[in-house]
Amino acid sequence: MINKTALITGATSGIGRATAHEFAKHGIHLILCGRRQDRLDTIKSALQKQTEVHTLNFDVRDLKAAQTAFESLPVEFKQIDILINNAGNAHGMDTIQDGNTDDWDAMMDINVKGLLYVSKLIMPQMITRQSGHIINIGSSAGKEVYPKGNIYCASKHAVLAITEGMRIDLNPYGIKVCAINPGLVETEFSQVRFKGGEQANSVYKGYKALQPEDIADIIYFTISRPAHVNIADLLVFPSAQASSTIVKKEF
Ligand code: NDP
Ligand code: 8X3
Repeated sequence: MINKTALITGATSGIGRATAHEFAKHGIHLILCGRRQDRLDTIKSALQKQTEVHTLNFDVRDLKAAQTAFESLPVEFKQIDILINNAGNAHGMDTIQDGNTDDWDAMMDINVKGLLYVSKLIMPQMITRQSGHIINIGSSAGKEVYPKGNIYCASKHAVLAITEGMRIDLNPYGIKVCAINPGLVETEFSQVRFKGGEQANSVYKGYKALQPEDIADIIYFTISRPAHVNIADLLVFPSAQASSTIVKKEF
């Protein structure tokens, strides 16, 4: 993996940050993206002892900002071999009739359109080189809909459809495309979903949730398979979880 470059969106927290740490261990050069510059700086200074690191600060909802950010890449970071489309969150958890349209916009704009914008900017160079690996972070919520999950689930169902579309359309160019779909992972996800509210604190209580490092490990496994192997789609639950609504909790 030495001399490969990976771009990770949402690298300031949770799954994206853990993936940056995992990739650094293997000497993969890193382009770390997010909106919180202080965190990007902290992660960069921790990881640049192990590998080459460049940071880009942009909002994935802003196509122009993403384009400007990618144009600013130093020459040694211009070739992106691995794209991890990870930036995303749930915003709110309400019945559809009570849903907040700002939350709906955020989920569709970040989880779906943001992923598309970033991919649109990076796919051409992969097509030209006839190689590349795109990992889209979906969710178990992309495979089943649960009560009050409505629009978040819709956004993650869209990620799965986009992943399949990418795999089909990019197949002639030798580009691997994969969706990794975690169940409950203990990150800042629930803090964002519940806007810092009390409900966030109970989501990962009473059982051992997946840790971001568990998913990072799986992402590294996926990108380190031999050239002829493409892991196309993975559903990963904590052992305590059987579906979006069935989690064995012990108190
Ligand atoms: P975190 O909240 O810990 O991390 C989310 C990351 O996304 C942050 O780095 C954040 O960076 C970035 N991000 C959010 N909005 C934007 C934006 N508009 N522009 C750029 N970056 C943005 O959550 P997770 O690590 O859990 O989530 C990562 C992915 O995993 C998401 O796609 C999520 O849907 C998915 N997932 C999570 C699960 C879970 O249970 N935690 C389960 C299944 C899937 P910053 O704020 O600095 O911009
Ligand atoms: C995150 C997992 O179950 O909160 O995608 O939707 S869940």
